Amino acid sequence: MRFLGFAVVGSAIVLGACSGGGEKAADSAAVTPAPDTTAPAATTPAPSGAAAAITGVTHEVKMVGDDKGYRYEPADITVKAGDGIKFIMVSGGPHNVAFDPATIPADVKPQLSANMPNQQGELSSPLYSNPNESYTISFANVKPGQYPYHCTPHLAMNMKGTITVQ
Ligand SMILES: [Cu+2]
Repeated sequence: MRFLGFAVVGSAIVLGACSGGGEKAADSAAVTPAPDTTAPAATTPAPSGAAAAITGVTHEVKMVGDDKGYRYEPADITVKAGDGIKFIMVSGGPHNVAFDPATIPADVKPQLSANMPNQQGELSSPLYSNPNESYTISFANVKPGQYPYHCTPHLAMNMKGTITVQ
């Protein structure tokens, strides 16, 4: 039962109307807050693409910190084109989800960035400390590859993993 994505059925229905392809997904923006509210524009380059909605499965990754250490469960995960990952705060926060910009290819960065709302730094999610808070990243239109990620507060404690997009 660990990472079956039942909790996301609601959002999958909302987003399911977007058929992908080359058209602009204007209608799917109904569930996505406008990204231009309080972004620190000085350090974050403007994403050149529009966010691409999840059209496939939303996987779940738990963010855990306890007496066994800090970790993502599962840390390494493989997703298909159009899938998303919902990172759920479980214990031991604050946690976040961050990609080292130096490890993300230049032709991947714009779409990945567009798919990460409310960034607190380049390719970094907000911090979460309360159980059941979550952060969902769509990998729709993100090119296939292996993308390492980490928790900024717990990087030194080896809280990291790898997302493989097929
Ligand atoms: Cu952490």
